[in-house]
Amino acid sequence: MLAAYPARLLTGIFSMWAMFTPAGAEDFDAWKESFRATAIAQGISAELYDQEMASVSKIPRVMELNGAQPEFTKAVWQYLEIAVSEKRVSDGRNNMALHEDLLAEIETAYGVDAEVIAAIWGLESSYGRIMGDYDTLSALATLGHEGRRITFGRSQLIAALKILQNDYADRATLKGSWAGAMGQTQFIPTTYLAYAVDYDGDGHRDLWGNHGDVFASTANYLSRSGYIANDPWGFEITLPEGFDYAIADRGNRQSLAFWQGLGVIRANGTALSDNADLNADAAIILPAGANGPAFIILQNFRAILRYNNSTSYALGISLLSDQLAGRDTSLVKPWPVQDRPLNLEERKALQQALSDKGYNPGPVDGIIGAGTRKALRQWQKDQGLPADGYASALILARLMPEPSQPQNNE
Ligand SMILES: [Ca+2]
Repeated sequence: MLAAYPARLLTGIFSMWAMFTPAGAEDFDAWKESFRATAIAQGISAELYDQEMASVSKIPRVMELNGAQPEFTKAVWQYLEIAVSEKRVSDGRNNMALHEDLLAEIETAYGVDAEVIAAIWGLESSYGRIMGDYDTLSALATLGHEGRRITFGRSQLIAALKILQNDYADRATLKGSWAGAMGQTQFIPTTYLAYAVDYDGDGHRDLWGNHGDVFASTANYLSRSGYIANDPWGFEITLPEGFDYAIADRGNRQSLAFWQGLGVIRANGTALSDNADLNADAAIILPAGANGPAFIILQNFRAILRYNNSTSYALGISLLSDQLAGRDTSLVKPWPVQDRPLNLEERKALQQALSDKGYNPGPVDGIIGAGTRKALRQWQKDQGLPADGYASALILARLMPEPSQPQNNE
């Protein structure tokens, strides 16, 4: 709450409370009481609100995590080492064998390949081993009370109360991550309400303990996000000499025929049109810039992005699912491991340098978003460099050369 209003206004109001109240507990209770009307207006019964919210308390660890800014960004290859580790692949194969019949049944029912359901299961909760142990209502109320996720926390809290009101799950079961992701599928409450499935028909959407509900919910989410059965997520490609890296962007969707016309081929040397529909809607991504491997991404990659809107995540799911299905995932072009990603201060320095040079990267906040990438691409283009918009240590060094050494006049 504090962040949303001018500090000046609040100092007067809260300074007296602060003198008497430890850690804002009364403030939180007052907020719970004031949020009651909002919840009721959105369809939560007063009785349920009072009953469930009485035991909701603020979680200090959630406040801490909510306030933290990521210091380091993992390079995509570091992320993939964890996402597609040998253990996750072998655990995945074992779990797929264990649930073979159920996965086959759900694959047919929803038109989503079993290995992709399993890969999501493996990355979200390590096949149900790690689901998070925070009381979801308390975690969401903590986020909804103050900090930078107020809107998210409040809307998800209402959705979580609806889950209880509909008796899809009970209060003791409703546990998950500090940010409200629940169960083996790590659905946030609004996703749960929209996509979770009671596959075994017992009246509960049990994403914590029932494998049918878990797999069907994931499959349902992917299916409704446009997943096409038996279609590849994409593949590694080789770009032609003189390729304009500025058009390699998740948002620049063209037909496969368009990319083929530019001279793009598969990394194994065959044509894009091999076993593929030339009308397919395709984009090119360079997860580690022009020095790393390039990929064509298709509809199924976009469906996975709906689950979690991160290129690294979708690539992790895609490569893990290939491994689980026994397909080769070795890359022709290696990751540029010598070019490390930037830490928070360096990301800000890169934004400041772009801004100083008259490019417009948006606010200097250390978050490399679309605005920063666009400004970086423009600068790269003006310098005659590949315009990949990839913020790394090497590009920062070019953008901010060390001050030149004083001339040594002997
Ligand atoms: Ca069920």
